[in-house]
This record gives sequence, C-alpha cells and structure tokens, in this order.
Amino acid sequence: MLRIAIQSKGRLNEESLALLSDIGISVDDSKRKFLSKAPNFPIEVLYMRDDDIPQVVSSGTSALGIVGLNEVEEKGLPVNIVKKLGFGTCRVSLAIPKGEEYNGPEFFNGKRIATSYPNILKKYLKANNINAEIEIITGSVEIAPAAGIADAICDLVSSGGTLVSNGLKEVESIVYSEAVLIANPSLTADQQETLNEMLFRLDSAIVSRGKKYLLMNIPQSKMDEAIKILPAMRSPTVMPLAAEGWCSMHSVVDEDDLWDKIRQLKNIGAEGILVLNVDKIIP
Ligand code: PRT
Ligand code: ZN
Repeated sequence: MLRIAIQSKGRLNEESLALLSDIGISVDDSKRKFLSKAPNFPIEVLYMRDDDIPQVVSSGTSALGIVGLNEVEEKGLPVNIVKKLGFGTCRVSLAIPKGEEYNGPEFFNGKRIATSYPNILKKYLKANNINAEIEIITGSVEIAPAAGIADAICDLVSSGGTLVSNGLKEVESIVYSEAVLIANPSLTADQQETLNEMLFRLDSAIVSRGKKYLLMNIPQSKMDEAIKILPAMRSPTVMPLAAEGWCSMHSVVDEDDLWDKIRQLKNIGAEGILVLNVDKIIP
C-alpha cells in the first residue's frame, strides 16, 4: 500500500483529486476524511495542509505527495521531484509599491520585505548580495506595505490581480512553480513498482490533456497538404472513402491550435469535420 499526501482544501485539492481520478484511482473525496483508501489501486490518500506535505514525504510517513514546487523549495527537505504536473502554476515574486522607481535588485538593500517564503527569499538575497530585513507573515502578505509593516513583499503571484488591487507591482520573479509529484527518496521495491504504474498512467493523462481528435473527409489530391497541416503521433491516419477521389483523415491536435487547423483544412477543401474529446493517449 502506497500513501499519497494531497492538499485537504485549497487551490491544489480539486486538481490533485481530478488527476488521480484521470489515472483510474478513485477516492472518496469527502474532504473531512483524513485518510481514504482507493478501492481499485493499492493507494491511500492522506489529506493535509500543503505546508506539511514535504515533511510527511521526506520522513516517509507518506511515500508520495502532490504539492507546489514553491513549498518544496521553501522547506528544502530531501524529497525527489518525480514529475511536474502542469497545474497550480504560479511564481514567487518580489513586488513593491507601484509608485516607486525600480532599477534592479539593489533596490532591496536596507528594505524590509514581508513574506511567507523566508528561505526562498534568503537564498535570493544572498545570491544577489543584498542586505534586507525579512518580516515573516503567514497570510495576506500583500497588505504589508500599505499597513506599514514592510517596504516590499515576496509572495506567490499567478494573474497578478492581487498585486494590482493592492497598489503593488511585480519587479522580480524568483521561483517558477507548479504542482509536482514528490516521493520519499528511499521507497521499497513494492512502492517503486506502484509508483512506476502511476507514472505510466500519468504520462498518458498529461499527454492527453487539451487534445482533440479530428476526423474529416478530404479530396485525395489534397492529402499531402493536409498531412503538412496535421501533426500526429506518427502521421495522420488516412482511409479511403467509397466516393472516388476522397479519403477520410484522422489526427490528434492541441485544443489551442484547433480553430487555426480547421480554417487551414477548410481552405484546402476538407468537409464533414468532426471534433471529438480524447480520453487517453498511450504513447
Ligand atoms: O491550508 P493550506 O496551507 O493547505 O493552503 P494555503 O492557503 O497555504 O495554500 P493555497 O490553497 O492558497 O495554495 C496552494 C498552492 O497553490 C500554493 O502553494 C501554490 O503552489 C499554488 N498557487 C498557484 C497559488 C497561486 N497560484 C496563487 N495565486 N497559491 C496562492 N496564490 C495566491 C496569491 O498569492 C494571491 O494572494 O492567490 C492570490 C491570487 O493571485 P493572483 O496573482 O492571481 O491575483
Ligand atoms: Zn499552506
């Protein structure tokens, strides 16, 4: 039995559970439960605060965990980063009042910086040879400058909206973060085997994200042009149609490129285009 720690509530909870479900591990997502066993996979989910996840994984209380890279870097505990998961993207950034002039990290010399990420900040200040005072605050860091607690902040940013609404501007990004799967460095052979199966499934779930399956009829004479437009794992699948001079073409495309590809395909005479969701891609 392998244990995986995920955030009990908060920004990473839903997507962590959705990812487990995508790879066929269904757990009771009642958030009040501390530990739930998956009925169909040798895994149990431990729900906790994200701050505690690096610690339970490094101590071996939980073999695996899903947590923001920011927490892993901040805690600095020995865990293996097994896979980047592509959600919860954000950055740990320095921000200052928007009216202040900024001309490089020297700005922070002699300043007070409020943060919940003292270790990440300390490392950055040291690397840049800056002498600043760190005020550790655990919540609502963005109000510190207006409250007169600090001259600047070092906090998580995603859209940047919170900074703007607090009269701040982002001036340096220190760490880029996303949710990552972490593992205890000394897994048993059995645990490693379960992890390998999870990784195999995760690769497929991650690859299939944002993908669409495209089918269309295309004049045979335009096939070469269509093949150039359509990417595919090897090459698009082409099948003859009963109607002479036509064929059916199938391919997988990124959702981001979908409309662009459809326009190009229409321009060369594609007809009857179908767009389907992709559930799994096993490369
Ligand atoms: O209770 P627990 O300790 O588990 O939760 P928490 O309150 O510490 O964390 P939570 O749920 O807020 O965030 C969990 C993780 O989500 C973080 O550790 C990051 O890895 C990731 N993440 C991604 C973010 C953001 N994006 C984010 N935007 N965490 C916090 N924010 C904050 C940001 O600091 C700002 O205050 O959200 C606010 C909105 O951000 P903007 O820039 O979009 O306005
Ligand atoms: Zn937290």
